[in-house]
Amino acid sequence: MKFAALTTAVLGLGTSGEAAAKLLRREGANVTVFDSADFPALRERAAKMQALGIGTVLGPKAEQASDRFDLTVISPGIDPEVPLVKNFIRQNARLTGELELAFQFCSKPIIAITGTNGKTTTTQLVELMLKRAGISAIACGNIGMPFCEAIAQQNDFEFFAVEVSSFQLETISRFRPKVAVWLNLTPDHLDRYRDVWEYRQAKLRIFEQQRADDFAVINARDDLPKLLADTISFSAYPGRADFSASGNAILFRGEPVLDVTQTNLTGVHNLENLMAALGVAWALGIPWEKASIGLKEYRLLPHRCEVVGQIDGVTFINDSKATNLDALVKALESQSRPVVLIAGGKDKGFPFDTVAKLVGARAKHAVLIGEMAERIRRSWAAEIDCSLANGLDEAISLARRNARPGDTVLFSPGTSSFDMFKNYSDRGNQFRQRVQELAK
Ligand code: UMA
Repeated sequence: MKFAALTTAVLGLGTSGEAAAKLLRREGANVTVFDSADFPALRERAAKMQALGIGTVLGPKAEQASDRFDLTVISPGIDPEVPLVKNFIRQNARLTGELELAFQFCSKPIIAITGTNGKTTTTQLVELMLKRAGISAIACGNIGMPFCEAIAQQNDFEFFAVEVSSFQLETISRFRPKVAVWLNLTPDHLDRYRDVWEYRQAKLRIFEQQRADDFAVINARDDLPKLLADTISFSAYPGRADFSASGNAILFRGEPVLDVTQTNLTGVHNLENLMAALGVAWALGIPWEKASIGLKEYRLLPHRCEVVGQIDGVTFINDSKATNLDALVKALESQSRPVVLIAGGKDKGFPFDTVAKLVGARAKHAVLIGEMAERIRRSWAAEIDCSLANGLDEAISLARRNARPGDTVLFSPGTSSFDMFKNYSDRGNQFRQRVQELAK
């Protein structure tokens, strides 16, 4: 597609909207970015875009735009049901996602990684594994650096390792990864999707354009439709899979390929993330010894079961990245000491009842915060003692009151942070900072 003569609209002036607008502008398109919000920091960002020759429309006016555009690019976090988008759809705009736009410029093979949990860890594992095996790669996508931004550097890399979310996959048309990785699927984002089926359908689109000479690396426990790509499976649980676990070893079709004790990762979920990365190595023909160099070196990012301090013999763990229940379950299951759990946050449309029994069995007390606190208390009351906290300081103080030396305070919210914090990393940073101040 030639962009030079096109009149284009970009919806959303977040990181992906900014990257998409810059890419289109570089290609010579006329670009206008529309954002329903209007606050000082956004105006500053808009001014920088204007300096590049990109038009911007902020606030309520953005939702009343009446111009016609040849191409409308939507940011992943914008729900197609909001007024901004509906107004464009009314004018027959066909929506292209930021991921799809980047793909139209992409000349290097893509390893795309999706799943409810473990996406970022696996994307980074793959990036480091490739680099240490002597193959240049860049991690981008939902991980933080928009794919449209990474495209500008494609001449420096042999592969893109792209973390893809269901939101990004909703608006693809030709996006075709050489290797597609499906980590897992558990309920999430039910504030955007009607049900888990709809969420799954969006995620399944990762395989939509793959052909027989592509590869799919899939979790054997998820019942996926028949795929066209050459498929290999993994599972850390008993059952048939190409990659399986035996003690501390990861096996490929029965042969040991990695000793997990030589990595910095623990927990069943990370075992599966390692298997998925090894699946990518298999697809690309990288020998196991070469693949394991990066996998052994890799260290987890903050906010993923990160030990942030000790106070009076109690260990504090920041697992703020747990923005859904499956992540909370995995964090609880990987604890070996008595746990006081701090959970709660924004209402994302799923009930906490499903984990009540496990929480009762694995934790001795739960401190609940945020918009969902009272609802969670009602869901869990029969299984565990709960207390409600007004803010993070009170949550930490209530958790300390209920913990004994040798216990762990696990901050694993099980839902997103936007009711009280900017995002999960802001939430985790605030937790870490408060614990470290108290530990002085
Ligand atoms: N906006 C409107 N009108 C609306 C709603 C929003 O104009 O009705 C505007 C907002 O005012 C804001 C912009 O849209 O200025 C935000 O767009 P966005 O939500 O797509 O945010 P970006 O900053 O572009 O970040 C997105 C991803 N965000 C989401 O999917 C929610 C980032 O993933 C991703 O890192 C980034 O693109 C680069 O690719 C974050 C995320 O939370 C980490 N992802 C979800 C997850 O991992 O669970 C899917």
